Amino acid sequence: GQTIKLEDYRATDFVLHSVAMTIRLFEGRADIHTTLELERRKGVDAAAPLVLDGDELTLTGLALNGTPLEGERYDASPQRLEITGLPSDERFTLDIETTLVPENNTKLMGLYRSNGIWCTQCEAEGFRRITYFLDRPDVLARYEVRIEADRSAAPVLLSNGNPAETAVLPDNRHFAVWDDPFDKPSYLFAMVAGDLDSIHEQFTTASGKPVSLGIYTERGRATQAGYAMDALKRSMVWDERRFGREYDLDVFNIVAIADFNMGAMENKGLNVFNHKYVLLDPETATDVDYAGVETVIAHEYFHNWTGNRITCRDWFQLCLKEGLTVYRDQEFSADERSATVQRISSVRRLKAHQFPEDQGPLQHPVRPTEYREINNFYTATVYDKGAELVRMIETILGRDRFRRGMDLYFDRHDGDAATVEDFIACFEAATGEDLSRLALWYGQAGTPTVTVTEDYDAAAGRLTVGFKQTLRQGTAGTGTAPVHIPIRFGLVGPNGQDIDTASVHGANVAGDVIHLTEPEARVVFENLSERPYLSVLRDFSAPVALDHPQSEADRLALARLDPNLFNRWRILNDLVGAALTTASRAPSPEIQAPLTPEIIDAILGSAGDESLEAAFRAQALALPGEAEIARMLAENVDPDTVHAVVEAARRGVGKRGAALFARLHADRETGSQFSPDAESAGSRALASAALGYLAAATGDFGPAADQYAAAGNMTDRLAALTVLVHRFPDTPASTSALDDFYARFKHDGLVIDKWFAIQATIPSPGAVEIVAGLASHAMFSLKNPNRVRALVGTFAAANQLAFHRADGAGYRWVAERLVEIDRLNPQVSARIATTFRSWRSLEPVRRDKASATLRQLLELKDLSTDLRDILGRSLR
Ligand code: B3K
Ligand code: ZN
Repeated sequence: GQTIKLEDYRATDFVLHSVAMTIRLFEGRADIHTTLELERRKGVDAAAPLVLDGDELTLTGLALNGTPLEGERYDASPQRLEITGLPSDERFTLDIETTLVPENNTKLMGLYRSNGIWCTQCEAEGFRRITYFLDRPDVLARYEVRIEADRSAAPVLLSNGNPAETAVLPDNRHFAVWDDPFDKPSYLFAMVAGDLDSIHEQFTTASGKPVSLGIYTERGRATQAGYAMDALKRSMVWDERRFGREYDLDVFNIVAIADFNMGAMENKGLNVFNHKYVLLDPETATDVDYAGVETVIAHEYFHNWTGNRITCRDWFQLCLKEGLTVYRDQEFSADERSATVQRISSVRRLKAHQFPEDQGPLQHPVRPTEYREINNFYTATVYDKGAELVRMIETILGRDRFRRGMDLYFDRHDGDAATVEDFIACFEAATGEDLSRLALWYGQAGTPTVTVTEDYDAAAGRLTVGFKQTLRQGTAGTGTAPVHIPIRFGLVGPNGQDIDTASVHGANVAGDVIHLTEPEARVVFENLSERPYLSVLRDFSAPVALDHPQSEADRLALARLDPNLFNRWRILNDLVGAALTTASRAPSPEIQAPLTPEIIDAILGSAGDESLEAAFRAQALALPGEAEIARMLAENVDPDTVHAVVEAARRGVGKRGAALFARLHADRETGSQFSPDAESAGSRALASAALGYLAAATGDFGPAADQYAAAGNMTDRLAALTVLVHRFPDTPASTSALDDFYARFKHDGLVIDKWFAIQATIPSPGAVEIVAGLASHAMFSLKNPNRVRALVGTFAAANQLAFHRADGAGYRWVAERLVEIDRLNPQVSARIATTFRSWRSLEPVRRDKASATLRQLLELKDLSTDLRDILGRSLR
C-alpha cells in the first residue's frame, strides 16, 4: 500500500445524501444492493469521475438513475470502481450490486460469520468489503437498511438506528428494515443476523425519553449478560450527570460475538462486542474481567457522542474520538470505583504499553501525519496518551471550565466530522485560555523528561525548585519543541499534611498546579519553618518520565505520608523500580537482595495499613513487571537477569512479610457469596497478592493447592492456579489442577483462553516447547483472535524469559505463527508482531537474533500490508 498523508486531505468531489441497502443472506452467499443518492460538489470539474473504494469485491450490477450502465462508462476492479460521465449539477442515484461469501472472510473485516452469526465490522475500512463506497469518515449520510434471511437461521435481524418494519416472505424467509435518522460515516454501519438469545430492559433518559436496551448473545448465554446490562445503564446515567449527554435513539442494542478482532465497536445504536467484554459469571470470570466489561461497555456507549454524533474528519484525527472516549471511560471508572486505584491502573497501563511504544521504533505522535495501514494506528499512543492529553486540558482548565469547553464542542460540532484543532479551539473559546503549547503535544512523538531539582535554604526558610523539560528526537522525527506540562504538586510536612504554599513566586503556579511551558522554570517557596517533602506529578498530571533525584529517605517518607494517595503509590513504585533496575545492571551477588529492608518495610507498611483500601494495598504489593524494568534499563537488557532480580525481590518481600502475608491470606473471605463490587474485588486482590508472596517465600504449594480446591469463584481459582503453574510447574499439584481446570471448562472458549494464557506465561525457558505443544491442542484455533492472543500474543508480550530465550527459539516460534496468522487475519498478526518493538534495547546476542528474525520475515513474499508495515517500522 502507499503512504497516506495528513497534508493531502481534501474533501470528496461528490456529496453523498443517502444510502439505502438491501442485504440478502443465504448459506454461503450474501447479495448486497446499495442505492446511493449523490451530487457533484459545487465547483468540481464536470468531467471528474466518481471513484469508489472497494476491497476484494465482486460487482454484479450497476445502474445510473435506474438504467444499467454501459461497460465503457465504468471501470471495476476488486479494489475500486470508477464511473465517468455523471451529471454535473443535479442529484443522481447509483445502484450498486455486489456479492460476497461471508463464510470465507477470515479477516473479520466487512461482513463475516462467527459461529453461524452474520455480523459486520467496518472501522476503519471494512465497509468497502461490503460494497463500493466513499469509505472515509467525512462522508456522512442517512442509512436505511433492509435485511432478508431465512427465519430459522436468523430469527433476529439488526442494524443501526430504529426498527421500521418487519414482515414474512415466501420460502420461510423474512425481512427487517432499520432506519437511522442520524447522518453517519460508513465505518459506523453495522448489521447482525442470527439465532440469538437476548435480554432486554427499559431506560428512561433524564428528559423522559424511553429507550429499549437489548443485549444479544449466542444461544444459551444471555444469562451471562446481566452485569453488562447493569454497566450500560450506569454508563447512560453517568454521561447525563457528568457531561449532560443523553441517548438519542429509541433502541440501543449490543451483540456479543466470539470471533472479533478487538474489544468492541461503537456502531450507531448497534454496538458489536467481542463476547469476552459482555459475558460473565462468577464461576468463569475474574474481577479483572468484570472491570474490563464495565470499562468497554462504558467506552462504546460514550462513543455515541464522542465519535458518532461528532466524528473524525479523517483517520489522522482518530485520537479525537479515542483519546477523548478513553478519558471519559477512565473518569467513569474513577467515579464508579476508587479514583486513586483507577488512576494507578491507568498509569500502569500507560507505562506498560504506551511508554515502550513511544520510546521505540513504532513511536508516532498522538495525531500521526502519515500511515500506510490505518489499522496499525489503533495504538496505546492514540488511545492512552490521547486520553492523557485530554486529562491535561482538564488539569489546566479545572473541572468546571473543562466542562464549558466540552459543552461548546458538543454544541458547535454536533453532526460534524471534526479535527483536533476544532476540539482545542472550543476550550480556548469557552475559557480564553491559550492552549497552543498544549496543542503541540498532539504532533510530537516521544516521552518528555521532566527533571526536578531542589535547593533548600534553611536560614531563609526558602525552597527553590527547578524544572527542566527535554524531549529527544526519535525515529518519528516529529520535533522537540517545549510543551505545556501541568505539574500537580504539594509540599508535605512531617505530620503528613500539605503545607500552605501561599508565598510562592517564579514560574506560573495556580493552586496546586505548576504550569511548565518553557524549557526551564524555577519556583520559589518562602516562609517555610522546616524543609518539606516535595511531592510532584501528583495523579500523574502529565505523561512524562520524571527525573527527580530525591533522597531515599524523602521518598520513603512520602510513600508513607503523602496525602495524595496516588503519589504514595507512585513514589514507592519508582523507588522499587529504580532498585530493581540498578540490581539488573549490577553483578550477581547483588541479585540476592535487590531491595533494602527499608524499601521492603515501606511496601509492607502500605500492604498492612488497614486504614487504606484493600485494592490500594494490593497495588502497593505489585512489583514493576519485567518488561517495565527492561524499558527502564533501555539498553543491554538481559531478560534472564531481570527475571532473577524480580524473583529475588519477591522472595525478599515474601520472607520479611511472611507473617503479614499469612494473616492476609488466612483472613480472606471464603464464603460462597460473590459480589463483583470494587471493594470485594480489592480484598480478593490483596489476598491473592499475599498468596503469591507466601509461595515465593516458603516454596510450599499447600496454600495455593488448598485455595484452588476450595475456590468458589474464578478470581480465587485462577489466582491459585497461577501460583501453582508458575511456581511449581511439573509438580503433581500443578498438573492435576491444570487438568481439573481443563475438564471443568473445556466447553467454554473464554475460560480455555485463561488456560492457554497461564501456560504461555510459565516463567521458564521450556515455555517455548509448551506453547509449541499447545498450538496443536484441539481447543486451539488460528481463526479465533481470542485464542490466538491467549496463546501466541500472551507468550510474546508477557513471557519475557521464554520469548527472549537466548537461542532465539522464542522468536522463531512466534515468527512461524505470525506467517500462519497473517494468511488468515492480518490485523491480528500485525498486532502480535509489535511485541518485537523493543529489540534494540536487548543485549547483543538476543538483539541480533531478534533483528534477524524480523528481517527474515520481511523478506517473505505475500505478507499483508499490515504486517509488512509493522516489521518495516520496527527495523527503522
Ligand atoms: N473504535 C473501535 C476500534 C476499531 C478498530 C479497528 N481496527 C473500538 C473502540 O475504540 O471503541
Ligand atoms: Zn474507542
